[in-house]
Amino acid sequence: MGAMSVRSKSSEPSAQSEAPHRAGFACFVGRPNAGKSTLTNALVGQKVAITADQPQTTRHTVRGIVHRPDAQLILVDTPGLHKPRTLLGERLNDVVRTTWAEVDVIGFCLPANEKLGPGDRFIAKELASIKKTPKIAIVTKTDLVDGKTLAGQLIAIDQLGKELGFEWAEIIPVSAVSGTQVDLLADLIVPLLPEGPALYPDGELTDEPEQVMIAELIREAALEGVRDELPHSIAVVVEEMLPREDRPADKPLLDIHAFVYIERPSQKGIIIGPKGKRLKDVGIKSRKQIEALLGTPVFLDLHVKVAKDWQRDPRQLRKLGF
Ligand SMILES: Nc1nc2c(ncn2[C@@H]2O[C@H](COP(=O)(O)OP(=O)(O)OP(=O)(O)O)[C@@H](O)[C@H]2O)c(=O)[nH]1
Ligand SMILES: [Mg+2]
Repeated sequence: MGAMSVRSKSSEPSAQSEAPHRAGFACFVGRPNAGKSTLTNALVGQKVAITADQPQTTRHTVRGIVHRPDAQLILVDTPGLHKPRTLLGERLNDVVRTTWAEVDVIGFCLPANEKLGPGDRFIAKELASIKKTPKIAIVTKTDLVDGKTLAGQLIAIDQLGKELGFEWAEIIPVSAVSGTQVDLLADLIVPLLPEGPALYPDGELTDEPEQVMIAELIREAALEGVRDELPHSIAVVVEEMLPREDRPADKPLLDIHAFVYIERPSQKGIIIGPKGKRLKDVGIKSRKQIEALLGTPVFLDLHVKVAKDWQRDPRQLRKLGF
């Protein structure tokens, strides 16, 4: 499969501004569940990264591309940084730290509705050691708090920078859900990017391979409503994508075969649900999104498989793409 085919509907002509064109990378980091992926999608204007209300949803870096007349901003959404409890957790943290070295701007996401905690301090401390890269503190989910709480959070974040001996390039409150200040965030990041021509073709919104994007949409549907350890145990792999033979040209159908992996046989019942209802719902929900993504009707065949303790097993991790 080639790179993602998601394209923006129109691309504006270049403005006749004097400012030089800029292009570069900004990554979003933060604790799990801080709102990094939701913010990435809001800036790109389309879903390129899946989101869920459980922590540790994102498991690889996802690039979302923002096209503007004056700049191309490539956002790198990263997995939430956390205290690792499994080999998978360690791998995810490594991915995040590697990304820091490769970007022009770091956006540290802190939810407005949660007090700064040890997890945030830990990340901030690590960021402090990256001297050369400008760091923006982004207060996310501002729609969930009142003005007073938000003001307190802004002061606490400013203070945190001072304690650690650096200044934030900016501190900006945003809400990806209401759209508040999302464009302003892009306006603040762009001047921090290097001058240069666009790095991605006009209109390309992500470089996620289609097969990965499809697996992620299935995982997102599978994550809904499951709790405790189960969200972490789910992995999805698209095994095969084939156009159905003998279909008239104007009525194509794409057969997609995918495996939903879990870690223990005891988890199977929950994923499949009574009389297979849950798995069926996951199929229906994700199929709609896949069809919207590909613009073609899809037959989605989902199978549940046990990959014993895959989060801790180097061989299994490799098989699942980590
Ligand atoms: N009310 C509100 N909820 C938000 C906002 N942004 C994100 N959320 C919710 O917060 C939850 C986590 O969002 P994600 O974007 O998946 O968080 P993340 O930081 O990418 O999480 P990981 O990938 O696990 O590190 C989801 O339920 C989102 O709907 C926001 O601006 N307002
Ligand atoms: Mg995420």
